[in-house]
Amino acid sequence: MHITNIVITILVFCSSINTLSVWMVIKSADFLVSSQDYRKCPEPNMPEFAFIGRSNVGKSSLINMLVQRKDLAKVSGTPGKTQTINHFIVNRQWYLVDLPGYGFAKVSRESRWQFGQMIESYLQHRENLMCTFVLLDSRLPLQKNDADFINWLGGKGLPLALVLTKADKLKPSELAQSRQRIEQTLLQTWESLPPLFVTSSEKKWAREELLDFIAQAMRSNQID
Ligand SMILES: Nc1nc2c(ncn2[C@@H]2O[C@H](COP(=O)(O)OP(=O)(O)OP(=O)(O)O)[C@@H](O)[C@H]2O)c(=O)[nH]1
Ligand SMILES: [Mg+2]
Repeated sequence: MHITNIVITILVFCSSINTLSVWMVIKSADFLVSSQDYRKCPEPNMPEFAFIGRSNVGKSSLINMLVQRKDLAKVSGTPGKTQTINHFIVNRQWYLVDLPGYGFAKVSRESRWQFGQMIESYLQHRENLMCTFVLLDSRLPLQKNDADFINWLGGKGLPLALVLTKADKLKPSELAQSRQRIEQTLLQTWESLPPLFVTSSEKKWAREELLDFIAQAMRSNQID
Protein backbone atom coordinates (compact mmCIF):
# COMPACT_ATOMS: atom_id res chain seq x y z
CA MET A 1 0.00 0.00 0.00
CA HIS A 2 1.20 3.49 -0.85
CA ILE A 3 2.35 5.55 2.13
CA THR A 4 -0.41 8.17 1.58
CA ASN A 5 -3.06 5.43 1.69
CA ILE A 6 -1.59 4.08 4.92
CA VAL A 7 -1.68 7.56 6.50
CA ILE A 8 -5.30 8.08 5.36
CA THR A 9 -6.31 4.66 6.72
CA ILE A 10 -4.73 5.48 10.09
CA LEU A 11 -6.46 8.89 10.20
CA VAL A 12 -9.87 7.40 9.35
CA PHE A 13 -9.37 4.71 12.00
CA CYS A 14 -8.39 7.27 14.65
CA SER A 15 -11.33 9.55 13.89
CA SER A 16 -13.75 6.62 14.06
CA ILE A 17 -12.38 5.69 17.50
CA ASN A 18 -12.78 9.30 18.50
CA THR A 19 -16.48 9.36 17.65
CA LEU A 20 -17.19 6.02 19.28
CA SER A 21 -15.61 6.78 22.61
CA VAL A 22 -14.46 9.86 24.43
CA TRP A 23 -12.50 7.85 26.97
CA MET A 24 -10.64 10.17 29.27
CA VAL A 25 -7.18 9.46 30.57
CA ILE A 26 -6.44 11.10 33.90
CA LYS A 27 -3.05 12.74 33.58
CA SER A 28 -3.21 14.99 36.61
CA ALA A 29 -5.49 15.76 39.54
CA ASP A 30 -4.64 18.39 42.10
CA PHE A 31 -6.34 19.95 45.07
CA LEU A 32 -6.93 23.66 44.56
CA VAL A 33 -8.89 25.24 47.37
CA SER A 34 -11.55 24.77 50.08
CA SER A 35 -14.17 27.50 50.20
CA GLN A 36 -17.12 28.32 52.42
CA ASP A 37 -18.69 30.63 49.89
CA TYR A 38 -19.27 30.18 46.15
CA ARG A 39 -17.89 33.69 45.60
CA LYS A 40 -14.51 32.50 46.87
CA CYS A 41 -14.36 29.48 44.53
CA PRO A 42 -11.86 29.46 41.63
CA GLU A 43 -12.60 31.49 38.47
CA PRO A 44 -15.49 29.73 36.69
CA ASN A 45 -13.39 29.41 33.56
CA MET A 46 -13.53 25.62 33.15
CA PRO A 47 -16.33 23.04 33.13
CA GLU A 48 -17.18 21.84 36.62
CA PHE A 49 -18.70 18.63 38.02
CA ALA A 50 -19.83 18.37 41.65
CA PHE A 51 -20.36 15.36 43.91
CA ILE A 52 -22.84 15.48 46.73
CA GLY A 53 -24.76 13.09 48.95
CA ARG A 54 -25.51 12.26 52.54
CA SER A 55 -22.64 12.07 54.98
CA ASN A 56 -20.58 8.90 54.65
CA VAL A 57 -22.20 7.88 51.33
CA GLY A 58 -18.76 7.60 49.73
CA LYS A 59 -18.19 10.91 47.91
CA SER A 60 -14.50 11.30 48.70
CA SER A 61 -13.82 7.61 47.95
CA LEU A 62 -15.55 7.92 44.58
CA ILE A 63 -13.53 11.01 43.67
CA ASN A 64 -10.28 9.24 44.56
CA MET A 65 -11.33 6.20 42.54
CA LEU A 66 -12.18 8.36 39.50
CA VAL A 67 -8.86 10.17 39.45
CA GLN A 68 -6.88 7.14 40.67
CA ARG A 69 -5.42 8.91 43.65
CA LYS A 70 -5.60 7.26 47.04
CA ASP A 71 -5.76 10.30 49.27
CA LEU A 72 -6.72 13.23 47.10
CA ALA A 73 -10.08 13.72 48.83
CA LYS A 74 -10.05 12.90 52.53
CA VAL A 75 -11.84 9.62 53.33
CA SER A 76 -12.95 8.98 56.86
CA GLY A 77 -14.94 6.58 58.97
CA THR A 78 -16.26 9.65 60.80
CA PRO A 79 -19.29 11.16 59.06
CA GLY A 80 -19.21 14.88 58.35
CA LYS A 81 -15.51 15.04 57.50
CA THR A 82 -16.01 17.24 54.42
CA GLN A 83 -17.38 20.62 55.53
CA THR A 84 -16.35 22.95 52.73
CA ILE A 85 -16.66 23.27 48.94
CA ASN A 86 -13.47 21.52 47.79
CA HIS A 87 -12.14 22.22 44.32
CA PHE A 88 -9.79 19.88 42.48
CA ILE A 89 -8.46 20.42 38.98
CA VAL A 90 -8.26 17.44 36.64
CA ASN A 91 -6.03 17.34 33.54
CA ARG A 92 -5.78 21.15 33.91
CA GLN A 93 -9.06 21.04 32.02
CA TRP A 94 -12.00 20.65 34.38
CA TYR A 95 -12.93 21.19 38.01
CA LEU A 96 -14.09 18.38 40.21
CA VAL A 97 -15.87 19.43 43.42
CA ASP A 98 -16.31 17.50 46.65
CA LEU A 99 -19.26 19.01 48.51
CA PRO A 100 -20.12 18.53 52.21
CA GLY A 101 -22.49 15.71 53.06
CA TYR A 102 -26.01 16.71 53.96
CA GLY A 103 -28.07 15.09 56.68
CA PHE A 104 -25.33 14.72 59.26
CA ALA A 105 -27.21 14.51 62.57
CA LYS A 106 -24.33 15.41 64.87
CA VAL A 107 -23.73 18.94 63.66
CA SER A 108 -25.83 21.64 65.32
CA ARG A 109 -29.03 22.84 63.70
CA GLU A 110 -27.36 26.22 63.15
CA SER A 111 -24.40 24.79 61.23
CA ARG A 112 -26.66 22.40 59.29
CA TRP A 113 -28.61 25.45 58.13
CA GLN A 114 -25.36 27.20 57.18
CA PHE A 115 -24.23 24.12 55.19
CA GLY A 116 -27.57 24.12 53.39
CA GLN A 117 -27.25 27.79 52.53
CA MET A 118 -23.68 27.39 51.35
CA ILE A 119 -24.50 24.42 49.09
CA GLU A 120 -27.70 25.93 47.69
CA SER A 121 -26.09 29.22 46.74
CA TYR A 122 -23.10 27.40 45.25
CA LEU A 123 -25.37 25.19 43.11
CA GLN A 124 -27.56 28.08 42.00
CA HIS A 125 -24.79 30.54 41.20
CA ARG A 126 -21.96 28.46 39.86
CA GLU A 127 -22.29 29.24 36.18
CA ASN A 128 -19.75 26.64 34.94
CA LEU A 129 -21.38 23.74 36.83
CA MET A 130 -22.25 21.15 34.19
CA CYS A 131 -23.64 18.37 36.33
CA THR A 132 -24.19 17.49 39.98
CA PHE A 133 -23.72 13.83 40.79
CA VAL A 134 -26.03 12.88 43.64
CA LEU A 135 -24.66 9.87 45.49
CA LEU A 136 -27.06 7.39 47.07
CA ASP A 137 -26.12 4.40 49.22
CA SER A 138 -27.13 1.39 47.13
CA ARG A 139 -28.09 -0.54 50.28
CA LEU A 140 -30.77 1.92 51.38
CA PRO A 141 -34.18 2.92 50.08
CA LEU A 142 -34.32 6.53 48.90
CA GLN A 143 -34.12 8.66 52.05
CA LYS A 144 -36.31 11.70 52.53
CA ASN A 145 -33.43 14.19 52.45
CA ASP A 146 -32.12 12.56 49.25
CA ALA A 147 -35.53 12.83 47.59
CA ASP A 148 -35.91 16.44 48.78
CA PHE A 149 -32.52 17.35 47.41
CA ILE A 150 -33.05 15.61 44.05
CA ASN A 151 -36.44 17.29 43.69
CA TRP A 152 -34.93 20.65 44.61
CA LEU A 153 -32.30 20.28 41.85
CA GLY A 154 -34.96 19.17 39.38
CA GLY A 155 -37.22 22.08 40.34
CA LYS A 156 -34.39 24.55 39.70
CA GLY A 157 -33.64 22.89 36.35
CA LEU A 158 -30.09 22.03 37.43
CA PRO A 159 -28.54 19.05 35.59
CA LEU A 160 -28.00 15.99 37.75
CA ALA A 161 -27.02 12.34 37.58
CA LEU A 162 -27.49 9.65 40.21
CA VAL A 163 -24.69 7.47 41.52
CA LEU A 164 -25.41 4.39 43.59
CA THR A 165 -22.42 3.78 45.86
CA LYS A 166 -20.91 0.79 47.69
CA ALA A 167 -22.51 -1.67 45.25
CA ASP A 168 -19.86 -4.24 46.23
CA LYS A 169 -21.62 -4.63 49.55
CA LEU A 170 -24.69 -6.20 47.91
CA LYS A 171 -25.34 -9.42 46.04
CA PRO A 172 -26.32 -8.82 42.37
CA SER A 173 -29.97 -9.70 43.06
CA GLU A 174 -30.12 -7.37 46.08
CA LEU A 175 -28.51 -4.63 44.02
CA ALA A 176 -31.03 -5.00 41.19
CA GLN A 177 -33.87 -4.91 43.72
CA SER A 178 -32.49 -1.85 45.47
CA ARG A 179 -31.98 0.00 42.19
CA GLN A 180 -35.52 -0.79 41.12
CA ARG A 181 -36.90 0.42 44.46
CA ILE A 182 -35.03 3.73 44.18
CA GLU A 183 -36.13 4.23 40.56
CA GLN A 184 -39.74 3.44 41.36
CA THR A 185 -39.76 5.94 44.22
CA LEU A 186 -38.34 8.63 41.93
CA LEU A 187 -40.81 7.83 39.17
CA GLN A 188 -43.60 8.87 41.52
CA THR A 189 -42.45 12.46 41.03
CA TRP A 190 -40.23 12.35 37.92
CA GLU A 191 -41.52 11.78 34.41
CA SER A 192 -38.22 10.28 33.27
CA LEU A 193 -35.20 9.41 35.34
CA PRO A 194 -31.84 11.19 35.28
CA PRO A 195 -28.80 9.12 34.22
CA LEU A 196 -27.90 6.54 36.88
CA PHE A 197 -24.54 4.86 37.56
CA VAL A 198 -24.01 1.82 39.78
CA THR A 199 -20.58 2.16 41.37
CA SER A 200 -18.10 0.73 43.83
CA SER A 201 -15.01 2.70 44.74
CA GLU A 202 -13.62 -0.44 46.31
CA LYS A 203 -13.92 -2.43 43.05
CA LYS A 204 -13.58 0.53 40.68
CA TRP A 205 -16.97 -0.21 39.11
CA ALA A 206 -18.34 2.32 36.58
CA ARG A 207 -15.17 4.41 36.52
CA GLU A 208 -15.03 4.45 32.72
CA GLU A 209 -18.75 5.15 32.39
CA LEU A 210 -18.54 8.15 34.70
CA LEU A 211 -15.45 9.58 33.01
CA ASP A 212 -17.05 9.01 29.63
CA PHE A 213 -20.19 10.82 30.76
CA ILE A 214 -18.09 13.77 31.96
CA ALA A 215 -16.14 13.86 28.69
CA GLN A 216 -19.38 13.74 26.66
CA ALA A 217 -20.90 16.55 28.73
CA MET A 218 -17.84 18.72 28.13
CA ARG A 219 -17.95 17.96 24.41
CA SER A 220 -21.61 18.70 23.97
CA ASN A 221 -21.16 22.06 25.64
CA GLN A 222 -18.00 22.77 23.69
CA ILE A 223 -16.24 24.60 26.46
CA ASP A 224 -13.44 22.06 26.91
N1 LIG B 1 -17.15 -1.33 50.66
C1 LIG B 1 -17.09 -0.07 50.26
N2 LIG B 1 -16.88 0.92 51.16
C2 LIG B 1 -16.85 2.20 50.73
C3 LIG B 1 -17.04 2.52 49.36
N3 LIG B 1 -16.98 3.86 49.22
C4 LIG B 1 -16.74 4.36 50.46
N4 LIG B 1 -16.66 3.38 51.38
C5 LIG B 1 -16.40 3.54 52.83
O1 LIG B 1 -17.41 4.41 53.38
C6 LIG B 1 -16.85 5.30 54.35
C7 LIG B 1 -17.15 6.76 53.99
O2 LIG B 1 -16.48 7.08 52.78
P1 LIG B 1 -16.15 8.59 52.37
O3 LIG B 1 -15.64 8.52 50.97
O4 LIG B 1 -15.30 9.28 53.38
O5 LIG B 1 -17.61 9.23 52.40
P2 LIG B 1 -18.03 10.79 52.24
O6 LIG B 1 -19.35 10.78 51.58
O7 LIG B 1 -16.94 11.55 51.56
O8 LIG B 1 -18.17 11.24 53.75
P3 LIG B 1 -18.25 12.73 54.37
O9 LIG B 1 -17.16 13.55 53.73
O10 LIG B 1 -18.04 12.50 55.80
O11 LIG B 1 -19.61 13.24 54.08
C8 LIG B 1 -15.35 4.97 54.41
O12 LIG B 1 -15.14 4.09 55.48
C9 LIG B 1 -15.08 4.29 53.07
O13 LIG B 1 -14.00 3.38 53.11
C10 LIG B 1 -17.26 1.44 48.41
O14 LIG B 1 -17.44 1.60 47.20
N5 LIG B 1 -17.28 0.18 48.93
MG1 LIG C 1 -15.96 13.32 52.10
